[in-house]
Amino acid sequence: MIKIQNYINGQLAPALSGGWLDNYEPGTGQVYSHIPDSDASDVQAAVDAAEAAFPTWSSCGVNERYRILHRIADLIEERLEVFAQAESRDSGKAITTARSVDIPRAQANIRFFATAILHFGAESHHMEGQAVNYTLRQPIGTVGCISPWNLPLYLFTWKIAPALATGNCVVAKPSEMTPMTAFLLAQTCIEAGLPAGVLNIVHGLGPKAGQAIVEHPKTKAISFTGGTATGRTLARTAAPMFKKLSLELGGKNPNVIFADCNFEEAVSTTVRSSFANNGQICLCGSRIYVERKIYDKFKDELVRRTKALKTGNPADPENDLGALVSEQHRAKVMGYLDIAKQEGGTILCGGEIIKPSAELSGGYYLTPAVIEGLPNDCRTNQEEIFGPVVTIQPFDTEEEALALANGTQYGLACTLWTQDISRATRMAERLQAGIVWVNCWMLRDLRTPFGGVKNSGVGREGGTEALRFFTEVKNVCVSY
Ligand code: TXE
Repeated sequence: MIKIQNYINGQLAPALSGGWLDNYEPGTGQVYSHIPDSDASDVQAAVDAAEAAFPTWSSCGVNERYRILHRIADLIEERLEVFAQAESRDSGKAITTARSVDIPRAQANIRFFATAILHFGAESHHMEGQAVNYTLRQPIGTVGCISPWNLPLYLFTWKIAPALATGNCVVAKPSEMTPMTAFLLAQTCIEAGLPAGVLNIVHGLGPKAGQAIVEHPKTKAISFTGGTATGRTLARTAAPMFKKLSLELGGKNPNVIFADCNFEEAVSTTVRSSFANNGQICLCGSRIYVERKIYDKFKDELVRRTKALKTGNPADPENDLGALVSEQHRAKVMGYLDIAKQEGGTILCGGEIIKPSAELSGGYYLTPAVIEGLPNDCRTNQEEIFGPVVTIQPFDTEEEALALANGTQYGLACTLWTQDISRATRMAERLQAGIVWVNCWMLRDLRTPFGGVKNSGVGREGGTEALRFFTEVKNVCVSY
């Protein structure tokens, strides 16, 4: 039984309390490892280590940080298969997804910010004949990074990389549901020669270890990705302490498909944006709106291709989809299928529990579902399900499509399918979302701002947005 360790002050160690939590393998439903049941005392040790490491790390210069971060990325790249196997086993996601999405993007995150820091400049403002102002963007100190279970290493490094690149020291907590690749990252950081205390990884429960990170007086900024409800809890703790907060929360993203779309591209990409990672990506499009002229044709083709998706053993590269992350999460998703039926929806396909084989009979498998016949203001269309479940409905006008798309409390991403550039530009301007994709989905340039509006969060990650989040700004005015 693998015993995952915390990574504090450059050392791997169990929780100080000696407590352990079970870690389940979603593909089999069995406990396959244990994680430290860390608490405030482990977080205190991590903060102490970060505070001690900060003076040297923050002043070692961008070239040294560039070198070490690239070394870490090199080691991840060399061990891509090890990381991918671990990610797939730990989260239940298909190995093909872990190999092609999660791990390559995790090392790309590190490389991107290792390089971006070399070009991170600041402004100056000249008061002719009087003074010159220059802006300093300095590291904050010890920062907290808390990440979720859906894209474990991908989102963990998305926060840690800019925090480290800008010279901060980090106390990070991955989700207790998917701790394995963070443990591999810790080992990789030790081998890469990351100085002790620069990165500290504390495993454990959100309300216990996570809460301790957020409420610690020395963590001056918190970068969080997770549920909207948890985001509220964090904000309640951090706001009175005047901490910088980056909250990447839930989504209920619309796909708006006009009759003039490239039909093949729209339908094939919509299958992907609906069910990639079993719909467990905050950017997945879970509400599909199709112009009436092509509604039946699009619906039939979407259902046909959804039925053709193969759900099963995450380790089998023939499968498109693996298991959902936990028994509880599958029950939550299935609960929404019942709600959809109660609300008058028709399940056109999927939504069935399957048992791929005897040894996988305990796994959390659920076939992908398409539902039609629901009003926009029902729970199924308003609440984040975060599983392999989408709804589909027709619309007639651009105005109606806009109202439907904007008609929830979320505002993370929207995907538009039309060849009419004026319409795309017009709608993009009025969509309540932080990200609008036109004739594509999940096409990511790491320089772009990433995040949402309304209940999808506060602040932006990515590019200079992340570098600015993890630095404090100071204006120096020199008179002459
Ligand atoms: O998120 P949580 P979960 C949505 C999705 C999902 C729901 C809950 O709808 O069903 O959120 O998922 C830590 N103080 N998204 O359970 O609970 C927790 O340990 C400090 C969307 O993963 O928010 C974990 O490390 N930390 C999202 C992290 O917060 C706390 C992706 C996320 O856990 C804490 C994932 C506390 N009080 C889920 N409570 C997206 N936007 O991508 C929990 N945590």
